[in-house]
Amino acid sequence: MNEILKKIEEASHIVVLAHASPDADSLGSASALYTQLLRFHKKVTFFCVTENINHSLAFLPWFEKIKHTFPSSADLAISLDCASRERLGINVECALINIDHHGSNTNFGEINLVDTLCISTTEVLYNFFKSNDISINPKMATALYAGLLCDSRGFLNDTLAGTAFACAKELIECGADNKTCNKYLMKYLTLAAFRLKGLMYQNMRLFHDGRISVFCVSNDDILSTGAEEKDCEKVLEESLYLPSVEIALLIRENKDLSIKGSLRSSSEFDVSKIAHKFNGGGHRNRAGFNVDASLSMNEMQKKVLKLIYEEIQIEK
Ligand SMILES: [Mn+2]
Repeated sequence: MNEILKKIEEASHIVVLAHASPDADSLGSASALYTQLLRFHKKVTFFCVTENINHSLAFLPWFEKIKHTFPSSADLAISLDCASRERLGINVECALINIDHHGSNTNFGEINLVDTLCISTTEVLYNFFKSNDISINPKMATALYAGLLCDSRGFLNDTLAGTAFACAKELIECGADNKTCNKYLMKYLTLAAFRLKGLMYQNMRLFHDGRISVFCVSNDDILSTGAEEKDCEKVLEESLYLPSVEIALLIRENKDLSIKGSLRSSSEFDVSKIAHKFNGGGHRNRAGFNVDASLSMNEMQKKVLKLIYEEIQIEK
């Protein structure tokens, strides 16, 4: 018998554990495993330390069952999508099984099922179910599909392998509700976010033959629409779908009126080079920085654009 299944059989109270500030992969894999443990007739608790979980994830099966206090009677915890012990958000003292897909996983569990070739932890779990002849019911399929969709960024990830598509196909055949997953994970916006989106596109400016989109969002814009700061970033990323746009820049006022800059690139242009000039950081296609309020948003925009132009000249 598989060593994980053996541990599960021996345990009397199992906790499935999603990481703090969970995404659809962590909660989805925990949800699918929770279903299976119920089918095994086990006593099981669905745990996540974060109390205000993003409501767009409420469609996941058993969301209403999530507890924020770790049960003292638990004798086995199974963490999903956590790369390190710190990621658990609490100090787990009972036996621990670690199921994950992060390359940075520290193998902190008593048993570690870590497959870094999988795009999501739900793909790891799906393979585990399959290789142990565990049938996948529609509830499990939806939860597993949610993690796959989330971590592959809607099947658009650069490193996506054919196995992820094969997994998606089989999950849909098992009854995954892909329409609901797509609605809440890919398309979900609050009314406030839609209002902010309208405002941002209204004020968007294009530079350098339309290759650079620029947004300036004041603290008043955030307050008047009721949107959240993170809602701005979705619009920023979406602007890269304008045919001419390769680089997107957002200059946003924080509550304390300091300025946050966010940069995205869909070309070879490395936006982290720009962010580094303001002591920020990030990746080639995604970077950001913070500066104090000594410059207005307009001045800041000019300054960043000048650096981008210079960098484009160098790259030529
Ligand atoms: Mn993940």
